[in-house]
Amino acid sequence: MPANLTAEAKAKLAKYSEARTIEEKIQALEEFISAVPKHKGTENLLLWARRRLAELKEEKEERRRKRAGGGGPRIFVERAGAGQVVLIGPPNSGKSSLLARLTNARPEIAPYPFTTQTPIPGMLQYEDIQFQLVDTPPLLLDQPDSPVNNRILGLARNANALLIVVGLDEPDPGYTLSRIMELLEDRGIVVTRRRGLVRILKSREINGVKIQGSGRMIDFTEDDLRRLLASYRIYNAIVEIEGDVSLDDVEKAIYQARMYKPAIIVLNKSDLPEARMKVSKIGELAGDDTPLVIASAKTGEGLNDIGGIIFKILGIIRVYTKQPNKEPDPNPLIVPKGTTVIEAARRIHKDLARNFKYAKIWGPSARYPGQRVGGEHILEDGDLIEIHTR
Ligand SMILES: Nc1nc2c(ncn2[C@@H]2O[C@H](COP(=O)(O)OP(=O)(O)O)[C@@H](O)[C@H]2O)c(=O)[nH]1
Ligand SMILES: [Mg+2]
Repeated sequence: MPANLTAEAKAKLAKYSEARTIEEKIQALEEFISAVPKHKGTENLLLWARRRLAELKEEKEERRRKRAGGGGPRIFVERAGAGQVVLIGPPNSGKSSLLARLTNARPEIAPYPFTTQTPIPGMLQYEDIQFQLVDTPPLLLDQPDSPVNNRILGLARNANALLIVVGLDEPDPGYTLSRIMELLEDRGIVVTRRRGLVRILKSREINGVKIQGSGRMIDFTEDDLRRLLASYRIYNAIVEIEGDVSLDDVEKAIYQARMYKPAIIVLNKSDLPEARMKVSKIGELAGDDTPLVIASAKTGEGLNDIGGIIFKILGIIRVYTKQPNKEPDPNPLIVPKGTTVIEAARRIHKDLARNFKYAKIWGPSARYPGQRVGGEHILEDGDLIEIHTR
């Protein structure tokens, strides 16, 4: 059902998206909320606006606290290592126990909820690199809009990946997992590419509404789409769709930026009786791109697999570098899959890319050791490159 916004509400929404400072955004959003007519068609929009407002106020408060010189819980954790992975999950699922088993950090662990109050980072060693795991306070599934949740979701948005932890001691861990996924989706974090992802690129240079991407429109036609966009006064745009997309997904995408965040599901406490039985029902909840690990922070089951899985879902590779006539640098460059030689050179130094002549290459992507390649050669995990310049 389209929101059919009034011209005034539409103008306020535009003001919000153009606002620069937090204060401006808060003010614009407050004005927007009071300008939106309340009916079935605007429910989603208002829900989003109120949540966004709460998040912004939280952020403002956080900044104020920081300026006042520490004190109070911090939201952001500076990234370290080859990727930041935030652990999220309900109370007592074993997040802190997992952090303690997997990393050098020593968080407090207790059989009662709310032991963990602030995000705690620790480093997980995977082969020759490290990932940063961040333990968080528990997600409150019964209070979706609580300040704690806002803080956790802020951390999640900022992370490279999520580790969703559910305890197999719960009566119905599958249900808990689906509620976590729902909470994330409601707040614009999508963990599986299979689900609908919509991007709307507005531009005056585009004539009309064009649909792109490999997605499937499950409950609407192109005409429905045009009508919906027109109700928001969007007449010229590219709509990119991925996965199974509903008209509701499109409407949400108009005001809420949605992001894909790779995730791993960890079903913890596999050592408990009946844990196995519960697992069998959960498998299908995880998409093809959301790996599921059956683990126990107590016995260590599954824990050795986690580093490798994080490496895989982050979509990164390790590229080793050496200077001519020198030994390789033992610390690899961490770059996205698909990175070319010239892109890797640019990461090391602008001049290396500017003066690039050719590279010599050893490892998985080399046809023979020391193969001479050009800048467009695509690197693979474990490659060693030696860059030659003019
Ligand atoms: N049996 C069993 N208990 C666990 C496991 N992991 C954590 N626990 C217990 O569950 C409780 C909550 O653990 P904690 O790590 O504090 O959970 P958090 O609230 O998610 O951080 C503690 O009593 C832990 O000892 C596990 O794999 N098996
Ligand atoms: Mg904890």
